[in-house]
Amino acid sequence: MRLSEATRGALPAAVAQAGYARAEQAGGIVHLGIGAFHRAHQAVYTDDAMAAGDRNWAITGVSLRSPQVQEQLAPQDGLYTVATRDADGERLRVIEAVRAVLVAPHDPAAVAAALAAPATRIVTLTVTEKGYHRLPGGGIDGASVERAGGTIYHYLAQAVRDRHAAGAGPMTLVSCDNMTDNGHVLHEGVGSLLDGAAAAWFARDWACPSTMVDRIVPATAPDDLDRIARHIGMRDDGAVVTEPFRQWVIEDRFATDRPRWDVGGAQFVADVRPYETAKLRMLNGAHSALAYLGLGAGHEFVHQAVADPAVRQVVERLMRREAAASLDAAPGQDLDGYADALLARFANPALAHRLAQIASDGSQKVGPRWLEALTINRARGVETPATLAALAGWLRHLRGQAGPVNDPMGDELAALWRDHDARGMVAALFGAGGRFAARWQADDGAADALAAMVENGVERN
Ligand code: CS2
Repeated sequence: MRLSEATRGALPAAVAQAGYARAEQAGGIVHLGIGAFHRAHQAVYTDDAMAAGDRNWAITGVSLRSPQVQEQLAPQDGLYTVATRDADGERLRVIEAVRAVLVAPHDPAAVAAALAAPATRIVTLTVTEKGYHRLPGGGIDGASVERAGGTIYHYLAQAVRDRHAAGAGPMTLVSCDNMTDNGHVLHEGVGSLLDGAAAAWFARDWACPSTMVDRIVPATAPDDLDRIARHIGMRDDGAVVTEPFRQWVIEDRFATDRPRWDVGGAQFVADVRPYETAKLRMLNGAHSALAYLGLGAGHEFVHQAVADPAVRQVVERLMRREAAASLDAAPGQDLDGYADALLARFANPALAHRLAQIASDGSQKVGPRWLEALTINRARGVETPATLAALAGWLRHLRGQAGPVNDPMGDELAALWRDHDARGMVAALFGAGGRFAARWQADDGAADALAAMVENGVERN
């Protein structure tokens, strides 16, 4: 038996389900990139809103590449379980907010129609950092957008043109990816493909608020699906596993009405930057450090790496003394308390969060997670040995010292490693004119320290 509208009545009482009149809800949201993170985050907030009586925000999910999620959810009428796990056990809830999944390369016309539909007011996105086609130093890589075709920008620019031609209303485009000023990046990318009256309308009437999203959602493993099937008494191929914690801070700048996401705890604020930068540099910055240093030390999962005293020391210093020193905290924002809470979340033994998952796409991640903080801290006169140690861990990883490299710039970075020793590699990336120099340029002291750690192993600070 498999989870679906027809079978959900047989779910055990311990599985929470809101049970609102699902069939009566019109679609209001299109989500681009319906991976595990969306299903455990924005879809849950939307489900909370509709369970509380908000109406007509059902989600049409879009996969930009693979048919996998459609294969998981279509036979289940969009229903799936969110399993929330920590040391106290596992809680299960069925989410009802997703009503259809489209696979963009198979049915681009259906995606265009969903985006053009007058009832659609909001597009949310989780396409990972690389889905935004940014240059390593910042700014949109127009050549890469053109080469790739079928990017978020192509679909959204088409939506602007279609809605403009049809006189449908503007939309709010909500990026939920881990980038500084993610709304601004999205706005720039969509705008880059528009011209004429549609471009002017987009600039004037549409909104791209920035957001900070947070929930740790490891890729679902086959074991998870088997365990959940035992607990719910039926198969659920779309289930996702996550931690109890969730947070969503959204810039309150909408072109349209919006769901009552605050029912589920989302915050609408005037300025997300203090939350966004704290989360990127402390949580994600620590995560990437755990990934490269942890893999280098032979660990497989986040909870193992954070329990290794040598790794933990570097990561704690990176969070508490370096990332925190680079931030301009909002009034009442307690960065030390934030670091405590993050360490406790990383230690969650019930989440098998693979370091290799976090280690992927480093070229897209190190800028907002480490390099921006390095630049600010140099100006502030703050020493940054832990962030440099993390960066050395990444360079060692790129040299193939900690498992396979999975990165859109992987070939280019591997070629650089073939041509250079450690000092040369540091110069190629972070020297004057280097690939990442627009984000952070290493002075001689930093370049020496970095090259030495790459060669001799990361010193334990
Ligand atoms: C992680 C994030 O994979 C990664 O790079 O750092 O996915 C992290 O788990 C989330 O941002 C937590 O909110």
